Amino acid sequence: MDKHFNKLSSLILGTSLIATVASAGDGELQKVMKARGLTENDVIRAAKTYNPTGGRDEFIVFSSGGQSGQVIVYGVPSMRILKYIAVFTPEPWQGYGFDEDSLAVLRQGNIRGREINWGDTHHPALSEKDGKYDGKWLAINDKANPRIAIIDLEDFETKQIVVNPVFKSAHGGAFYTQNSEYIIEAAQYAAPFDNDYHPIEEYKETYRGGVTMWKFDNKKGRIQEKESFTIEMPPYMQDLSDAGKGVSDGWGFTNSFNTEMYTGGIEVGMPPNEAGMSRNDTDFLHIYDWKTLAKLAEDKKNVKIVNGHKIIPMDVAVKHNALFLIPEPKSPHGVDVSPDGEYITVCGKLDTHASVFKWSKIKELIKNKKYAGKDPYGIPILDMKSSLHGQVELGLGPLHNQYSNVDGEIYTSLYVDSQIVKWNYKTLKVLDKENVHYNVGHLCGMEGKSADPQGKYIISLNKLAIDRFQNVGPLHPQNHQLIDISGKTMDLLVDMPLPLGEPHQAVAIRAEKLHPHVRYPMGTNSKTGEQHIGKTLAGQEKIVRKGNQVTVYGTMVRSHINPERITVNKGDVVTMHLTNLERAQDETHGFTVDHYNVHMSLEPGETSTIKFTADIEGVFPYYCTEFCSALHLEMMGYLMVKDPNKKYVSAQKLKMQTMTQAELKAEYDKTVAVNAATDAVIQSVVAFLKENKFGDHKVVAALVTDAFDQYGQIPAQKKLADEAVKAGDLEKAILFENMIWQLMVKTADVGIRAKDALVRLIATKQSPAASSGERAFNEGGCSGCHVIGKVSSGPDLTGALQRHENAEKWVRNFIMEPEKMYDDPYVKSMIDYFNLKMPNQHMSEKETKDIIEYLKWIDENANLF
Ligand code: CUK
Ligand code: CUA
Repeated sequence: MDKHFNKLSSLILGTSLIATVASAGDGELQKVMKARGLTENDVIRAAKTYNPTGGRDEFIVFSSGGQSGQVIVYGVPSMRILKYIAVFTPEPWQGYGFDEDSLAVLRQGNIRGREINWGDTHHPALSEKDGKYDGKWLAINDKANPRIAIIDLEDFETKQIVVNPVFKSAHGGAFYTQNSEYIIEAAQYAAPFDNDYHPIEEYKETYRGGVTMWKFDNKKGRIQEKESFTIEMPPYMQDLSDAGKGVSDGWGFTNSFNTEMYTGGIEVGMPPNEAGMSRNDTDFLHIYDWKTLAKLAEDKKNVKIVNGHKIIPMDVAVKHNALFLIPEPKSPHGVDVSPDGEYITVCGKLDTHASVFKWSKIKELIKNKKYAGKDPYGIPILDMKSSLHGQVELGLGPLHNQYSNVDGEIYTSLYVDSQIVKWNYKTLKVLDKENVHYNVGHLCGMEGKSADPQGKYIISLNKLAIDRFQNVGPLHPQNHQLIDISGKTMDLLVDMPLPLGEPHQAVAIRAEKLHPHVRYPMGTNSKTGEQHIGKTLAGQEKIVRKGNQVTVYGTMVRSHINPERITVNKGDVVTMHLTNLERAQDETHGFTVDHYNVHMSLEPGETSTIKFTADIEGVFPYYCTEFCSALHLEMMGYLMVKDPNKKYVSAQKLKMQTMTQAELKAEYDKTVAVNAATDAVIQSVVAFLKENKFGDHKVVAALVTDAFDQYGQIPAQKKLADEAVKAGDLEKAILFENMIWQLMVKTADVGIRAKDALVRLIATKQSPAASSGERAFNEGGCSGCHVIGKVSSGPDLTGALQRHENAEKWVRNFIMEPEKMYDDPYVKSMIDYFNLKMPNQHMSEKETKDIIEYLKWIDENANLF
């Protein structure tokens, strides 16, 4: 009923929206809708998710990249992908795994001496303060190779990978405690903690599950391995976890799906795991007091050391009242603590219900030691009924939960039914269901697992995409669907195919909470945040040889690499430290040496290193791999590898004098003159900027700094040019003068951008009509011939309204019907002068009026153009 009403009302609303838009666009919208077969609701949904160019999203989502071992970053509501963050897998664009510094991070993930070059990422987690996301760090787990990685949200780079020393797989992580004191990581498939062989027949005795509490330093953003510990647990196949918060802060919750302790054996005629592991009607929710356990772990006598790592045995945890079990329905999956910490919702994959446990009830049972029994390992079991707030029938295959900003409101994914259910965990009432395509796993609310959920949207992370997208072969993309939850009922807005592994969980944060920087302090090793040992400034470039070790200290700046020639002997070990000297935003340079499988991405200010043995002879171009400037292709050099045991016959020297001295002199003079003229333009821009106090405006001041960065390099080049002239080498002098021109062009480019920005800031405010006039002026083609403040292929329009009697009318007529005025003496003289006729651009009456308003605004600000 509700749904019906909602659809109807949005239809009516939609129609009126169309009516307004349509009248403005001459029925254009209706034409498009017809051509593309769109309904009114489609158009509303499009409007809710569309970002015009330059528009930004309200939320940023970090999605696990599943088997790609990466993290995917995208915006909501536009669902535009912004970045793939390399985590457990080499990623060439970012140079991750192809330069020495990122390789050092990737190799922290080696297990027992073996390189692991992929990961199965499941659960990203954002660091928290008082249970709210603080926008500082992102942690993510690797289920296949039990590891956790930490990503710095100041530059979206992976900074640390830690290997779990006792688990053999790990699924129930990463989850931050409410002040990021610890990151929870639960094992999945039980296995011996040590690295020895133990027969499966001794499963109950020697295989173990557990939860690792990784100590986290929220200031440094690093896991402190030495201060971390693992809570030993029975081999019940621990699954997802969540940290308590608010009233349940200090406690952890982890469920399990094989309390049967079944170990399979199809090959010897036993029923398969899937049958044996789902036999019991209930499994166990593990409840542990991590604050008490952390204190216990500080004392040697409470812990057992395995593989150099602290383990708190089950009996120690039990003795200190820090570990309990509660029966939970059949083969559960998600366990999610409510924003206030009082309710803990568990979903059983094989149960149609969600079970809501109440923390105050659990606490009471623990306090009064009211146990329903003990498990075979001696862990006290709390009675399920007495711990429950209640159960609600949701549908088939409930998996995961997210919260919204409405008190009691919870959203649950139904894997088998392919639905999202909205219900209330306090009143235990189902409120709405929305169909998704198909087989939803996790769902992602906006800050939906924090103490402060933001509501507005839910993303359904679907496993299947059959029939949703163009067929791209048997392996389909994943499908993330954005659902609007701001209304009474849910409304599915849009599908986004995700072509990178199977994302499990995603977390979303308000975009304004993130403050990534745009450049590094000069010479930074981005992986450590410290000054790089290879930091090199302009003028310090050098090649150092020591035996067969060749170390290059080089720089990159638009548009050259210094040095440009490197000659080594075959077999030499070459280390290249390169520093990107740029300060300008987004001026990344990439670097590779062909055939040597190395690549790095150097962001402004960054220093990084590649290292390789020059074991093949030949000539190897190296170059910048980012199209960074008009002279990007010239940003190259040669590595020459020669065999010291070979005799090379030198080719005959070709003597080619291509220009006479007089010709060279003429070219030199011309180059110097062009530079003087260019400099005059720069000086006029500088004068304008100074007169108008550019320093008062941060954005403009930053651009001016960038411009002077370039300009400041000119005197050094000038000196070299003049020295060449003195030495009689005009050829060389011309090249240095050309370099000066390159620097001037770059200066002017940024300088003019600064001027435009400043004009916008200090000009009088445009009326709405003037600003639509400007748009019409630009989009209607006027700006093709008229440049404000300059005579171009058409006259300058500054002052156009002063040039004629009854000028507004004159201009209006000329725009609307220029051909009628070609014989007017003034117009005729202009046609002769520019050798062009003002064309009819078919402006409407309104556009013409607006353009006149724009011209008035120009006149008001004539001094600025
Ligand atoms: S899991 Cu994949 S759908 Cu690893 Cu959180 Cu549930
Ligand atoms: Cu630097 Cu291309």
